Amino acid sequence: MLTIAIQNKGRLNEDTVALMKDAGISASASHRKLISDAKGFPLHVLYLRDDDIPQAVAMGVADIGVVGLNEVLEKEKDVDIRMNLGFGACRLSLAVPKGVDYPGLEWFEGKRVATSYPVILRKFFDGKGINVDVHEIAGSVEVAPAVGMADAIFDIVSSGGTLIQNGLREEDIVTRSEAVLISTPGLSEEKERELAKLMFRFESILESRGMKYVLFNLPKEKVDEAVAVLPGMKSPTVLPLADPEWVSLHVVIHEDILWDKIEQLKNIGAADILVLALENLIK
Ligand code: PRT
Ligand code: ZN
Repeated sequence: MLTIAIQNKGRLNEDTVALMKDAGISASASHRKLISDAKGFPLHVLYLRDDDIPQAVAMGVADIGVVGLNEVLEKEKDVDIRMNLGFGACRLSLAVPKGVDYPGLEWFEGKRVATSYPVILRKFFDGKGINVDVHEIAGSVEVAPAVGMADAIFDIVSSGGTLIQNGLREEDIVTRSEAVLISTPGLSEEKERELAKLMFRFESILESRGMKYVLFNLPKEKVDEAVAVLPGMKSPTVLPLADPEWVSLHVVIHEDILWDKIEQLKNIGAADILVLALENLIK
């Protein structure tokens, strides 16, 4: 049976538990537990701080784990990245006090930069041949320049609100991150088989997120025109109706382009358009 390590509380906990739930796996969200058994899939769930997940997976204490790519890059543990999970998106950026005249990365030469991600930061500046004084601090990195502890910071940014509140300006994105599924290198064949089943469920969920199931009626002679405006996918399902001049079409459309496509379909002559939530798309 596989053991999965997930964050015990914090930003990734809820989305991880929700992804598992959508995949038919119910795990307790409680961070008071250290380990529990999931229902709906043979899985032990280990609740850890995100910082400890790469090591737990590298050691085989957990076979797989869900953690931010930023932690995987920072901890440099021997784990395999198996898939991106589409949540927890953020960037790791360099930010400077807003009054600073910033000509480019060379500004950082000889500067002191506060961060909780010293490994990623050092690698970045080593690669650029720029000398910086990396100052590691555990939390509240964004206050370091204001209190005179650093000239600039390197930290996680998502909306950018925290930087603005602290009088900082984002200058360079060093890397982007999102939650990833990692595994212990060299899992047994049996565990790999189990993991393939789990990843198949996750992939189906991720593919169906944001998708809508759209049904509409159309004069039969307009089918080719409708197919031409629909997004690049296999031909839509075309079903006959009682009226031989009309057909019913069923397609899956991403919500980002849904209203665009609906307008185009209406112009062609589509009627009785029904948009339904799509729970799962299994290929
Ligand atoms: O207790 P534990 O160690 O498990 O948790 P933690 O405090 O280390 O991590 P947590 O729960 O804050 O974040 C877990 C993971 O979420 C991170 O490792 C990232 O992969 C991801 N993530 C996504 C973020 C953010 N977005 C984010 N915005 N992690 C942190 N932040 C911080 C950021 O540092 C800033 O200070 O949130 C603040 C607000 O950001 P803005 O830009 O939206 O204002
Ligand atoms: Zn952490």
